[in-house]
Amino acid sequence: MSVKQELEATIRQMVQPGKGILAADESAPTIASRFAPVDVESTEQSRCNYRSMLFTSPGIEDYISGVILFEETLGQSSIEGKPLPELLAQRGIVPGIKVDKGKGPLAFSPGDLITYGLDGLAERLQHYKTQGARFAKWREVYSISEHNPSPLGIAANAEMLARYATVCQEQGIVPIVEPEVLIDGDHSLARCAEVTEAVQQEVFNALHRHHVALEHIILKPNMVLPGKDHSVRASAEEIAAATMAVFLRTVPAAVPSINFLSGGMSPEESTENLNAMNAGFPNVPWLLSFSYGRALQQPVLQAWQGKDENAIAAQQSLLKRARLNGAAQRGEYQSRMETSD
Ligand code: 5MM
Repeated sequence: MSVKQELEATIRQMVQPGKGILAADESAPTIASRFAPVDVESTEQSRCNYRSMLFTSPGIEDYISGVILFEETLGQSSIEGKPLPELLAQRGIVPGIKVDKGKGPLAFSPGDLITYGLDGLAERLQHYKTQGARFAKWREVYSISEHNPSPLGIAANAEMLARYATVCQEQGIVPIVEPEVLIDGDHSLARCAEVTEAVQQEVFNALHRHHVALEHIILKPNMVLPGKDHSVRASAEEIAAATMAVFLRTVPAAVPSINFLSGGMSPEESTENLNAMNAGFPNVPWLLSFSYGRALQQPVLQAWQGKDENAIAAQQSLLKRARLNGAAQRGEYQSRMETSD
C-alpha cells in the first residue's frame, strides 16, 4: 500500500456517520488528577486496568471509530495478554497516539504557550506504527486574555501544527490537528469567535504553506463558547451558529471531518451542542463529530470508582455517552434520551 492509500484507508475508517473518537490520551499528571476525585491511585497497573475496561466496553464500536492513546497505553496488554491497540483494531476501532510532549511558555511572548515534541518525531512515529498506531494527535493551546493569544503566539502555534502534520503524513499516519482555544476566563462568545477565527485562519495558512494534504487530516478544535466565568450563558443554538460561522469562513471543504473537543463542557452540554450543529447545519462540507475526553469519561469514572464490581456499570455509561454522541453526530439527539434508558 502506498502512503497515500494508507492515509485514505485510515480516513475512511475514522470518518463515518454516527461515529466519533474517544480521547483516552491523558498524560500521567492528567490521569492522576482524573483518578483522584474517585480515590484511585494512578499506577501503571491501575491506568492499564482502567483503559482495558474502557476499550472492552461492549457495543462501543458502533459509535467510536478511533481511540487516542497515550504512549504508555500503546505498549500495554489486557489481562488476557492482548496488546491494547490490537484489541481495538480487532473491534474495528482505529488506534492512534498523542505525540506532543506537553506545553510551556512561548519565549518573548508573555501569556502564550507552545507545545514541544518535534525532535525525532519521524522515528517515534515509525516505532508507534509497528505498535499499531495509524493516526496521531498534537494539541496546541491558546488562552484568551486582553492581549492573548498574541499574533506571534497564533503564528508560532500554527507553524508547529503544520510541521507535525507533514511529518505524520510522510509516515502514512493521519494527523489530528488540535488547536484548542481554552474555555477559561470571563470572555464573551464574540471574543471566543474572534480568537478562534484568527487561530483557524493561521492554522490553515500554515498547513497550506507546508503542503499538508487537507483530505488526510482531521481537525479537532474547540467549539465557540463564552468563557466559563462569563456572566451570560449561551444556548446550544447560539453556540452552533457562532461555531459554524467561524468554521465556514476558515476551514476548506477538502477537510473530511471536524471532531470537536469537549474542553470542560459537561457531558450533556457537549452532546447538545454537537447535535445543534448537525441539526441546524446539515449541508456543511465536513462531517461534524466528537473527539471527547472528559465528556465521555467523566460518567465512567463516577460509575467505576476503581472497583471491579462496578466495571459493567462503568462500561454501560461509556456506551450510553458514545451512543448519545453518535445520535448527536446525526442531529438526532433529544434530551429525553438522557433518561429514557
Ligand atoms: C484526554 O486529554 C488529552 C490529554 O491531555 P494532557 O496532555 O493534558 O494529559 C487532551 O489532549 C484531550 O485529548 C483534548 O484536550 C480533548 O479532551 P477534552 O477532555 O477537552 O474533550
